[in-house]
Amino acid sequence: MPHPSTAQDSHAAPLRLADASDADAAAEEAEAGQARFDELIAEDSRIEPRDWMPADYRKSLARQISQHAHSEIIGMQPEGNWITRAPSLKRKAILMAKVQDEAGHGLYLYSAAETLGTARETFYDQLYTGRAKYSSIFNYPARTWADIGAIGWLVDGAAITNQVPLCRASYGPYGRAMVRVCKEESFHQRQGWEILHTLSHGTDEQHQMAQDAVDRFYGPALQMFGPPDTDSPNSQQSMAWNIKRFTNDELRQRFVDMIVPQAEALGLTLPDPDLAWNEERGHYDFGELDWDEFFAVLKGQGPLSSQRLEHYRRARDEGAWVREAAAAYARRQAAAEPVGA
Ligand code: BYC
Repeated sequence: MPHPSTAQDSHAAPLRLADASDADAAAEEAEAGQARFDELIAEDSRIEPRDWMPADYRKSLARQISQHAHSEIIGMQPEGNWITRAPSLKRKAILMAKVQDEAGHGLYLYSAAETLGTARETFYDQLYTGRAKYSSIFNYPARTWADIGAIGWLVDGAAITNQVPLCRASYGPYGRAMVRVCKEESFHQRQGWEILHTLSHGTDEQHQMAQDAVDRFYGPALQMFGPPDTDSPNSQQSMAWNIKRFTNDELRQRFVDMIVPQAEALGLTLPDPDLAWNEERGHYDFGELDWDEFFAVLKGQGPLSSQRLEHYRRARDEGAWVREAAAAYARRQAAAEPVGA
């Protein structure tokens, strides 16, 4: 009988050789993959789910796309709150359609995110357990009907400004989802504008309601673009990977330039005494935003942060039986289906 250590060695040696050659093959594959990836990014082409991609690219995309999906889902809450109190049947029907669109956007985005190899249930759990971020803006209340107008005009307006460049994001499923989302967002912005225009040109009280809503949503809407560039750890790499096409500050500036004349047309003012046209820059200057408040909201200290999460959890728990029933029905249908039919 051979000595145990000899027996072990005689088996271990070929195994180590196999390990080494597997490792070499994997390294070669990664090198070729990286070269092809770099080439696709350099020529501004698309990366598709089956393509090789760096682990950090995959991770950062899953982070951004899932946060975006969560924002759409949580974003239904401030507006959903007004469906039963919309001032007319027509307004109610429009608002319902908009809220349904947001649910659809969430689903396109979870679908895009799961092509990166993480099950959507994992993303759902991250939101459910409060570990996931979603857009800061949805932690603010929608207090009056005019807020629904301000959300449409300012929040969806900011969303479009941010998302149109994302239609060219290097990751195929994300860019394609964005094209559809942006088309729907344009209708959303339009309905918000129309609500504010009606109120602004109504009674003094209605005008004041519209102005109050704009006063409350202006700052938080500008913060949707993210922290200032000097405080944005992800921007540089995301731009090098052609995920983001513009920095947070560039998009914020573009948005301010767009809404100043729109506010004038609405007959409303923007709550910033430093807002002024800068001839030299060819842009509007605007005042510093309250970044302490922004970072507090990101830590879960927004006015409605805990209510938003609680509501999501309750809806998810109460909807569990519907998901189970739908899954059981799908299983039964699949089992009953004749093969090849
Ligand atoms: N709120 O390095 P940065 C909608 C986080 S839905 C919360 O600049 P990045 C709608 C950021 O995630 C609109 N968190 O990050 C729906 C990062 O944290 P982590 C949602 C924010 O990714 C329903 C950290 O701060 N839109 O329109 O380069 C009804 C540092 O930031 C925020 C999208 O999601 C924020 N505002 O840039 C109506 C668009 N800003 O992940 C309307 C897609 C930053 O390192 N996302 N953070 O822990 C993006 O374009 C980018 O992710 C951002 C941030 C511009 C938002």
